[in-house]
Amino acid sequence: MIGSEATSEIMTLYVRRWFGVLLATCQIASAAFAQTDTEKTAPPTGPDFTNSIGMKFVRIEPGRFGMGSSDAKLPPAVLAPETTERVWLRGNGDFDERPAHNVTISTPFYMAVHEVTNQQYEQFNQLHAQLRGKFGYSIDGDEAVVFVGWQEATEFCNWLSQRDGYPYRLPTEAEWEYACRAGTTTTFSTGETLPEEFVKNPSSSWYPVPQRSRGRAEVVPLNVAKTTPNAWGLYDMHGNVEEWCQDWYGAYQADDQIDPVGRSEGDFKVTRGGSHSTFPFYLRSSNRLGTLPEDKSWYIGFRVVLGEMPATPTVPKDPPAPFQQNVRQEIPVDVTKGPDSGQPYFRGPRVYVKIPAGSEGPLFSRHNHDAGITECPNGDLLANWYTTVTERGREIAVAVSRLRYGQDEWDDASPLWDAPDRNDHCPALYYDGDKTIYHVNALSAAATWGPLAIIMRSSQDNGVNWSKARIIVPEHVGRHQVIESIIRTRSGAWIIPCDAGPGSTEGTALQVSLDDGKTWSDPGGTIRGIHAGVVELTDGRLMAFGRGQSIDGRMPMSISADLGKTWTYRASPFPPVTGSQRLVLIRLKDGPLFLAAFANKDSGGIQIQDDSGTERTVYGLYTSLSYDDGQTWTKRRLVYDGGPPREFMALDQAKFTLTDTDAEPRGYMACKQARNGVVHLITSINHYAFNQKWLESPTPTAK
Ligand SMILES: [Ca+2]
Ligand SMILES: [Ca+2]
Ligand SMILES: [Ca+2]
Repeated sequence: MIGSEATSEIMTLYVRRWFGVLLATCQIASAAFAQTDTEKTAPPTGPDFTNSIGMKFVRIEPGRFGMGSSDAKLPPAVLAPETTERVWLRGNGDFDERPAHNVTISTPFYMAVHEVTNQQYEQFNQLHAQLRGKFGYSIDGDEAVVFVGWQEATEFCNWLSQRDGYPYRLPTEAEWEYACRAGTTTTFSTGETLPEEFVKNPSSSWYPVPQRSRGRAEVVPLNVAKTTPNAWGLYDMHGNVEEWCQDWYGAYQADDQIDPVGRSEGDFKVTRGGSHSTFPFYLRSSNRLGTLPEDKSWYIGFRVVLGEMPATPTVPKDPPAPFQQNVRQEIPVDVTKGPDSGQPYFRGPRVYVKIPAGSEGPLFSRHNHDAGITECPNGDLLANWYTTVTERGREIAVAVSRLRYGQDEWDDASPLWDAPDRNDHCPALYYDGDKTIYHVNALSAAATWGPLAIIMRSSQDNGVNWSKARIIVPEHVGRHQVIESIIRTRSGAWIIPCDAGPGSTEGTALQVSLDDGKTWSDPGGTIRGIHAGVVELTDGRLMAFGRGQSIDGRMPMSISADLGKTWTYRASPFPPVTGSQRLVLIRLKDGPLFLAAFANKDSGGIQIQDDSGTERTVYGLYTSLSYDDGQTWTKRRLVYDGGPPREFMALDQAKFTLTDTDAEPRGYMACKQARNGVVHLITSINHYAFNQKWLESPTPTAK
């Protein structure tokens, strides 16, 4: 595998170099052409013009318009998918379209009437023709070009500028919305509803996961100008493909603005207009979308404008969120000193997901799930998770909360990361034990957790500032659904376990980096069960436990001696976990392996021996230790503190009663052991902290 990958890397390098030479040659040739050409060609001044590669432009006159959306309720037709497609659409548009504000476009510019087509783009980059038809999309010359990143779109504009001697570029977000509205103030430039001709495959598309697409015609033609142009002569401003804009994405400001150009920096470049394979809600004139500039998919193309870039200064990046404020940077002297390791220590459950009821963006109170947790260098804990209304929706975002060192309660939740109108599934956190914490996340092409790429970013100041997100695994396909159980082996390999498919029976894949996170690859093998926890055994083999794909009615155990290339499977001694449950498996600092999972009533619970020596059956969240690398598991106990029966919340505000027989019944768990020995285990809402001595102590006797 390593060998064939090295070969493919060399091939890629070769193609890149060859392409670089080709590009340089083209640029020299076109620069020479442009020099002679500019002398002859005056800039256009008329109402329209056609450029040297046949792109048609119309002149957009200066004017003033209302940018963003008001608080008015959207028309029922736009919200109809809520009932027919079981999605959630905010009744008055997304939170980031407010405050609506007045914008003046002070200078005329020209805008291409069509999205850039394959035929046009390939005059700049012939090699892009190889991507025609990728996943079935965009085959014809007059279909919108897709699989282009922001940088490539910008380079196309620069190439065209050199060639023609005019200032071509991407539109600013304000120019785009102004041109889309074309003088209208309605939801669409066509009025309050969007005619059928603009809407292709309105769904929460799972493509390229055809088995989840339920027979829909997912691949649609992307030929430009098949719909009616708006009042200013622009085609496909609603739908077909999303269009890259110049701006870094950020929150709107309320004041009147002239020629705004967005934020000074960010992770996400704005895209506009929505696309095929989504709902008309996302095609509204005021709707904002965006993604990482290097992200490429079958949803995103671009459109060119001609005009000098406005000289307006950018707006500084958004101010720090609460979790970034007042963070102590010095490392506490006692950060490695925990509770007495000879005495059992337990604290919990305490709630770490604190979002006000009724929140509908950027944090959502409805569904908070799928957490990661880490200790920071300063001893704080950070937990992140996705916050949403529906799991498949485009509204999904990543939230974070902080438990400050020495404090007893978690801070209220803050927004952490949110690619606008993309499903940011599967957040995870990892601490290298020294100075750096990492945030790893999946990034959907649009809705659903089917087509996922993987991003990574890092912080060296306890989560206050973060590096720009980098796409480490770029293709939006399966086997990329990140699980929080990231490990680093003793030989330095990074391992990110990832669900192998969007369902419950595809198992768990790995992404492995052998070069300190620079490059990643899938060794090809599959762990039995999804949402797997993975540990390295003393002899260097990997061991994993997963959910589903039970063996003899027990939770499956997988072993790999070749870093995930192949796995062998056998039954574990534990009952299977099921829906709304994720187990955790880690190695504790003092050596034993630690498992936490759920014992369900329908699988008969699990046997423990309580402190009176009685064997009895318990249910819900339990723990177990292995001192022989997973050969045998002992010290099994219920995650229960010995107190009287009390009511707590579990996933999505479902109540449960904690007793000497029943612990928390479900949740997606994440777990890390801090430098002071305390193990921090979180479910979908609660945080439990305990030491190894507590894990080795029996469950209190039933009363
Ligand atoms: Ca479009
Ligand atoms: Ca939006
Ligand atoms: Ca998002």
